[in-house]
Amino acid sequence: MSEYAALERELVTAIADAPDEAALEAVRISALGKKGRVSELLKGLGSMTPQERREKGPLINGLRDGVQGAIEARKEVLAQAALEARLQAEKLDLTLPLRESAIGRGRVHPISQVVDELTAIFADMGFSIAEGPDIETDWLNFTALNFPPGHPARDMHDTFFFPPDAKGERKVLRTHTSPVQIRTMQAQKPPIRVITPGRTYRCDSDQTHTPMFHQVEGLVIDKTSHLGHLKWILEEFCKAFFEVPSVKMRFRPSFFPFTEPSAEVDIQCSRRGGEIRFGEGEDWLEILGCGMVHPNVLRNCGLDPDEFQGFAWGMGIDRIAMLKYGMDDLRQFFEADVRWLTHYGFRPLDFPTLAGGLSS
Ligand code: 2NM
Repeated sequence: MSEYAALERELVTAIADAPDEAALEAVRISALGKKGRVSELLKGLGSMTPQERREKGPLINGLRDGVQGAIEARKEVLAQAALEARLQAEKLDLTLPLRESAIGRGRVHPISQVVDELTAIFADMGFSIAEGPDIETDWLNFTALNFPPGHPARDMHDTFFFPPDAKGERKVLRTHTSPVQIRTMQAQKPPIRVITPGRTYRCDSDQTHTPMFHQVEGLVIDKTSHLGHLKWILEEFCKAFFEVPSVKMRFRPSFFPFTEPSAEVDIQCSRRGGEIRFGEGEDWLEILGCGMVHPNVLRNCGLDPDEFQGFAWGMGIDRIAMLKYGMDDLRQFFEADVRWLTHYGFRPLDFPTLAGGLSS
């Protein structure tokens, strides 16, 4: 075997054995680099006799071509192997579930959801939404609403009173959202159509009562507004809220200081299998109180009862939320348990609208 053939065999073997691109590059430099063994042979051609050059030139050039070709081929194989390894290492399982973003994981509390639903329903009927402070004066919470001085609701046991101020006035945590209705009647002339969702407070705590709870009240004042209008509004509300095509409602005479006459309203339901359904069945469930606004209340707000009349109603938001969404313990509403909220909460971008469906 010629000297050149032996060198080619040695180099080609080293090339084939190079485990990665760095090792291959080291072999290339040792053979074809500036001081490489093949390069030195090529340089030697210059000092040969023409006769010698004719003889050895093709052999040395052939050696160079052979080594170069082997390097190229090996390079290709190593690049392919490196790509394979990378593809294996970076493999993605596209069937894995998406990890939700923080905004996607968040949930809207059922009470907020129900407030949004109420708002959509009453806004569609032409009502405005009004809000007021949680801390009210005794006058706005009681006196203006025709509560007589010794009324049991003014008792220390039902109401959270603040200590008297310098003028001897005791502020209260509002026991209903009616003070917002008083503020509305004082601030704007009829016709008035307003609902007032918000937090309310009573000194009461058991399975069905929490010291803070939520109420929504409605108020309509005009010149000829009457109980027929009220009945229609409440029926339309119940159909829309419980998402049923028809409801039966029952008005039972009752008493509130701020309305005359007053009524409590029951809604028809069935309770088969422990599940409540509305718009069917033979059972009745109380859901709200209502009545014609008392002339004294109108007068307290600067409205002439001989010119204006109207009606109001009030209901518990927590209670209708439980009825609609099948929760059995009121206290869970306020425990801030993220597992409960994940189960009963609503997706933030599924905002309730009448056109889009309230709870779908
Ligand atoms: C109820 C029941 C009946 C009511 C009355 C008023 C006001 F301010 F107009 F007099 N607001 N809300 C009312 C009437 C509330 O809750 C069970």
